[in-house]
Amino acid sequence: MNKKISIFAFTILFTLHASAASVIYKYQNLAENISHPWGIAVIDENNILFTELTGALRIIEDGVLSPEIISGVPDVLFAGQAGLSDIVLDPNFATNRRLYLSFSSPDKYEKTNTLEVISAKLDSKKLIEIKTIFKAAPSRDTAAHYGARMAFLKDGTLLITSGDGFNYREQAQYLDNHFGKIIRINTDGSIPGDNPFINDDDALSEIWSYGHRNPQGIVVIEGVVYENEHGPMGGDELNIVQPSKNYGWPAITYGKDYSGATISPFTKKDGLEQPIKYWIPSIAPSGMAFYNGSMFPEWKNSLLISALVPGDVRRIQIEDTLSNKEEILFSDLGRVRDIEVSPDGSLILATDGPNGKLIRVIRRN
Ligand SMILES: [Ca+2]
Repeated sequence: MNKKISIFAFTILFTLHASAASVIYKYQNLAENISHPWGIAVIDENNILFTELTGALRIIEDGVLSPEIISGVPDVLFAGQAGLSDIVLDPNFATNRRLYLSFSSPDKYEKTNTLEVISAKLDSKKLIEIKTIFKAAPSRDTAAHYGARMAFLKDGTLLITSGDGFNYREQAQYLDNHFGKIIRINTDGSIPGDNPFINDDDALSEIWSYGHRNPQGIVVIEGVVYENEHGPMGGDELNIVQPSKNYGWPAITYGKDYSGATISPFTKKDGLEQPIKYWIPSIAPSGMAFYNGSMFPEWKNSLLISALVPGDVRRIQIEDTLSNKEEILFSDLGRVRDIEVSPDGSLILATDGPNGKLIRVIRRN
């Protein structure tokens, strides 16, 4: 028995020693005391735009946080999970300076709100030529489950994740509304002629896929769309999303309701897509990036999923997405709200909350 204990102790010591020696990264704070950072867009190594859920669009300029807030952002509802959400740059941002913002938009004179996306041009420290290009319908009276992440397909069309609004989960299975959908539009707000439901009179033409809950990570890798979404209690998912397909919520789920009640007795059903991976207990996946940079060759060809509970980043090699293999990184930072990759191969992380940080992860040596 003593021998067993000493072998056990040796194993722990060896493991700790090995992991300390093998840490290949270190952190640099880019910004501190920022208010609920939510979405990050990297212009280049030293210039980074980010949103604060409270409503501000801010910029790190030449590596330093500008005290000046970028003007022109529309009024947003800041409540619960509502606020100024994601930001993505136009694929031709270097020449046209256009960007896209998603946010929770309050309805005038009503107690309702909805997910809205605008296009705008960044002119020094202000947004100009602002145009609404998507507004989810119908509105909601909750301040939860917006989705609100965006990514570009190769053809220049924009994917927008739209959450189930928490109280409207059954609507995710119906095509006459935008709850629990992934949306595909052109950047001028028009609808691509090859959208899957464009000839279906009973479906909204912006819909690209459905049966989602609260999708908050989306990334396109060589034409393949990876999406992660919050499950209820357990059952967070990683999906490969294809047009017209139904991802099952709430007809099938690996999670339970927060009360412990059963949402659906089914985890699988014919005609409904399975996640390629799911998490029990939940990790609350918040953002996702694809890593193929040169700074960390050992992480090449990986999905990096930021997570809120308990708070870390899950690295999943693309070839391991169908297995349970994942590496847990940065678990000393608390809730991680978003992740992006810089052109130099460093990572940019946003930590969640009223005293959030923007952190750059670089190689240690
Ligand atoms: Ca699902």
